[in-house]
Amino acid sequence: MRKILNLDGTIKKGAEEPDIPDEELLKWYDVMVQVRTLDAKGIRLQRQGRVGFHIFTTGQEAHIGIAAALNSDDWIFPAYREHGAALYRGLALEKVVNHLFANDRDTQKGRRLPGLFGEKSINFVNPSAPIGTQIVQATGASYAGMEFNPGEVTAVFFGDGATSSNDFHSGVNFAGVYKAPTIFVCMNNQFAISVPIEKQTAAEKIVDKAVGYGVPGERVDGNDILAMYEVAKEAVERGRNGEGPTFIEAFTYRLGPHTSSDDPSRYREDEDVENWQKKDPMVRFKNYLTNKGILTEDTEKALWDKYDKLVNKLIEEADKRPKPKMETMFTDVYEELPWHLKEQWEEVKYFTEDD
Ligand SMILES: Cc1ncc(C[n+]2csc(CCOP(=O)(O)OP(=O)(O)O)c2C)c(N)n1
Repeated sequence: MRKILNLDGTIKKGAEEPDIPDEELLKWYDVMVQVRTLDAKGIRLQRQGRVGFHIFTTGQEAHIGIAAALNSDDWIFPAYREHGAALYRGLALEKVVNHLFANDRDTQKGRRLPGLFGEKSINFVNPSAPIGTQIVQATGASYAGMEFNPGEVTAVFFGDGATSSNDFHSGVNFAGVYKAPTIFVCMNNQFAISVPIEKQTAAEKIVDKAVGYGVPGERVDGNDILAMYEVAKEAVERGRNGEGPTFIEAFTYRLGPHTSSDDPSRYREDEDVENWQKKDPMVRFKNYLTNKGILTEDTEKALWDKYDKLVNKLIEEADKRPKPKMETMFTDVYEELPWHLKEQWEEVKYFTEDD
């Protein structure tokens, strides 16, 4: 398993420290703080009944290293724990918060589960709730890119559970045969809701599946942002050089529940969680930045305070905004509304408009 950072933030013996500017490293940490702040507040909002649902990223923030290895116009097909990749690309927190509240400024117009969002301006594609579907979509997009935008690569994120889907097989197989520049990133957090990895697959390691498709595979410590970046950089290079896809298994752990509807204490041991907390990707990276002298207790505290205040402010504003207009259910899907939707719209108006 590829690894660069020890838990105390020192460089592993024999590993090479990547040459990344301090400013860029601090940006990664900044985005990690944003993601974790959103998680902490998102679940409280859900418990207060102010938002309907929350999906957690906590523990999987090192995926930001994958986004950092891409060009800003390469395509990203996320699953639903990769908000960090979007924030890294400059998505405003305000958009994420408006989406959580499904208010009139939600770019998804309240139609998606909170947490399942895309953003066209940053080539961050809307995920679909059915597990694995983004894998074939990403493969198709990267295959099209070979024709229309040579040199472009596409990264797709999915969980260990998704590797049991038909779409996984179709997508990875196609990319292997046609040498599509797709970077398959399996965030193996070892659970698909309550199903542990040993009940998901008889394969010893998820990365072993790559061999069957003739695709180069790499297993990486998914809690080590430097290693994630390095492995992705190599995959990007392969893709841009016409050498086809790469399969990355990022071995990690979901520190929080699956979603706000889940109680993980029913299917995993506290001891396991405690052990993984010691491998927290943020703590490890913080130690690295501190050892390098580019992050101090004070600057770190200031970062948390900044996002605490900013997200609180955005929440207060988002909560006051109206819901999307009912008519948005009918407008902007079809250029010309079919007759049955016209009828339904009339019906909605009849029941919702004042006399
Ligand atoms: C086709 C399909 N089956 C079942 C579900 C319900 N479901 C939602 S998330 C999930 C687990 C997915 O696990 P994994 O791919 O490992 O991703 P993780 O949630 O662990 O990040 C399941 C079964 C679904 N959304 N789609």
